[in-house]
Amino acid sequence: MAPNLEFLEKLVDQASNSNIRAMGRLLSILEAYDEEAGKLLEILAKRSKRAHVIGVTGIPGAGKSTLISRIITVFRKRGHKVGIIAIDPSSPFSQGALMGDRLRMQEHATDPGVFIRSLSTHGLKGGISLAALAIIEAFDALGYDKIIVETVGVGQAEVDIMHAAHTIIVVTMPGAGDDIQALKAGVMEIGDIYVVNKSDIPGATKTEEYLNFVIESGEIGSSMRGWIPKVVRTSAIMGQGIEDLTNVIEEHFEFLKKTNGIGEKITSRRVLAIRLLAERILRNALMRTTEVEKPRLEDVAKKVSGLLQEAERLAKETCKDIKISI
Ligand SMILES: Nc1nc2c(ncn2[C@@H]2O[C@H](COP(=O)(O)OP(=O)(O)OP(=O)(O)O)[C@@H](O)[C@H]2O)c(=O)[nH]1
Ligand SMILES: [Mg+2]
Repeated sequence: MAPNLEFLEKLVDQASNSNIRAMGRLLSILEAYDEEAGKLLEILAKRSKRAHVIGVTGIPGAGKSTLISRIITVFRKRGHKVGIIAIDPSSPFSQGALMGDRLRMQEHATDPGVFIRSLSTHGLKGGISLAALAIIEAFDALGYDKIIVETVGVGQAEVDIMHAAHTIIVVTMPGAGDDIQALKAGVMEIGDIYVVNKSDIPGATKTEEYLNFVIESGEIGSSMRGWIPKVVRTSAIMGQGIEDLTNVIEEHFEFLKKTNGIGEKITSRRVLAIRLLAERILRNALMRTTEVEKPRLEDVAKKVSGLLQEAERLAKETCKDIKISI
């Protein structure tokens, strides 16, 4: 059945007016990832307001969710609308962790200026990265000007999602030396801001010094456009260092604005969405086909994949803001 455009436009209008049910419906359509979702994404991309996307990742249990809850409070005081996406790795125990994330952000549950969406690979028809990118697009279009994405720092999907963020925060804690080493090859490398949370327990100075050392020696940290990665100490539980951290987040956003980094990130996140979407469509087509047709289709798939890479290259070169379309 062809998507009902009028219905979708109306749904977006309702969700824009903070209608929670419309918002929930809209996000469910996106996660189903069919033709209707593609159209909805196109409508949303056209309404983009260039929101600030902040990725929060790092060591499991370092206090990411608690910290995010504190950051939300500061953003709300400063007049922002905040959308949160909490992503869980594909572990069978995921529901528990997601409940934990929600619990830590519970104080914001009744605030109409805050919307929290948890995502688990469990039960998601599309890939987790695709769903996350789609929801970022939705929050952006609906006027959430600060969008925070929480992931655990392992796995390719998590790294993909982090690349869609303007500002990447890597959260560590005292005594996490080995964990930091383990993360070095992944998200640890791409941080704009490093946080030593739980600084109320001993060892924070040592961790801070270590982080500064590996940043200075160029082992970790994003230096895109000349940004010097910053280390901030916090205690999410005591509410310490939160204003400082939020100020550094804003400083990085201002830096990106000055250096033309906002549009570029939006472009790359949409290029990624197009690639993931195309891969998914191909995979579905392959699954539906008969054994006899398969080799021929696989050949087509390879060609399409080559073309997609070329399209990505061209998009990056020529477009500031490309539109998503199936
Ligand atoms: N001492 C201390 N404990 C903290 C601090 N921040 C969070 N915690 C505690 O650390 C535990 C984990 O906190 P979360 O916020 O769930 O950490 P997380 O990084 O989101 O955890 P996952 O999402 O499971 O990886 C909880 O028991 C928190 O109360 C802090 O600043 N100091
Ligand atoms: Mg968490």
